[in-house]
Amino acid sequence: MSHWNPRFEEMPAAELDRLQYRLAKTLVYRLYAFSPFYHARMREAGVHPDDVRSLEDVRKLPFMYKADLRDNYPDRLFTVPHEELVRYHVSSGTTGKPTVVGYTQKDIELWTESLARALTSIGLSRGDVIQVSYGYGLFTGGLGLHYGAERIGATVLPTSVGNTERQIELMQDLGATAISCTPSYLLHIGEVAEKMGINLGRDTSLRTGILGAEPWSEEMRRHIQEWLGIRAYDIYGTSELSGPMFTECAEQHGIHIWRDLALIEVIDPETGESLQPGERGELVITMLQKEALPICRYRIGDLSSILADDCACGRAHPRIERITGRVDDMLIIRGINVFPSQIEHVLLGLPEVGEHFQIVVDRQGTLDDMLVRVEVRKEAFSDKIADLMAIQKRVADRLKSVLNVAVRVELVEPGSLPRFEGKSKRVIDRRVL
Ligand code: DLL
Repeated sequence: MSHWNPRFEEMPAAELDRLQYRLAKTLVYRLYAFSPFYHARMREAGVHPDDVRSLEDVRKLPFMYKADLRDNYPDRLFTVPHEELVRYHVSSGTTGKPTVVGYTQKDIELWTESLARALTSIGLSRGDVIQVSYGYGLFTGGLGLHYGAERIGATVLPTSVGNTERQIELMQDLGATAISCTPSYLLHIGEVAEKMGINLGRDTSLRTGILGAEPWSEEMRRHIQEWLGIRAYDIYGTSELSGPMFTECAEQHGIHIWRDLALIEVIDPETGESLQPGERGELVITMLQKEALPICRYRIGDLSSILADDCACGRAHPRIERITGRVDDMLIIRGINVFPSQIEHVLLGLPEVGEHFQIVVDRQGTLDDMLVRVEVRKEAFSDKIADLMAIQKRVADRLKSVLNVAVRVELVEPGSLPRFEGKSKRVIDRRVL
């Protein structure tokens, strides 16, 4: 069975339109009545709930920004009494104040429902053993996947992050069939396993990776699938939406966004104008049924597009392409926009270098300087300087032709760059220090 909730997953598009409109309308009235923040925003924008007469009209509503969450720290945007909260999660907030998310029982329920559908859509069910190697605690990854996996009747192996050798032993001994973690942690797990003489594809029952919480490329998927002998699926979400929420289906072509739970838009990040399916821009999400911390036209900052074609799986729920980066992780190098994901794309296309890299940005006088440090693959490693220089030149040339800006390249030994258990940190920007 590939549908967890056939009623919603098989709902025809026209019926989903009506349902989504009804839910959006209810949300807007609720916000106007119960959220002083949204009430004030709507008044400022000169919109009243009565003005929302179609799904399109949702676009009349004002945006909500990450800064609004920070400015209202910790809980001033909550719209339920505190007795109704059953949990908090707190996002790390690398810049500025963290964001606190509160959950009612219904919020947890719908989050779990979303993941139950998602995990089922990639073929997981009772009988699977799902190793949850996301952090448990304030981060949403661990508990989110835990609840979703239990809901579909799978057996959860809640290893959380760290203690990698033990993760691998338990994976073998308890027959984990799926693992959920960041793609960079799975790379690390794969390497440690190799050092232990274990090939994950051959020597374990692992068949599925549910990977996300950070950007990763199609090339990385190919690499992981071939190297580890598993199928790797993208999982997306943010703490404000509840946590990890949406995944690709078995087609591995776009992340389905359940229309009864969320309304997705893509806008031009500069002008705020709505973009068409197929056009890439910033994601804007409205969570239609969230109670404790309502999210309406929230500018997440992630860049993606809505896929224009229908999914071969038959679900009429729209899909977004994989996230290529964030509005704020774009680096401007001598006036040229560079995304770390472009660099991963180039490096993984070159057989001599590995998937482990680091970007160091600095300013020499008034000029930006970008250094890409990348590990040479063991097979390509040589003690002849000329061989290494040839590789270095090839990498620098490829990067220049794709990025349109010259960058310096430093080749480093296999295994010498940092490895990550959670989200990777590949960019060091010394300009802002
Ligand atoms: O990372 C929630 C999550 C947990 C998602 C486990 C998937 C798996 P935050 O810590 O709030 O929440 O970070 C959210 O991470 O806005 C994106 O920039 C990035 N991100 C999350 N998933 C992906 C993905 C969790 N699949 C921020 N691809 C988001 C690219 C992702 N970026």
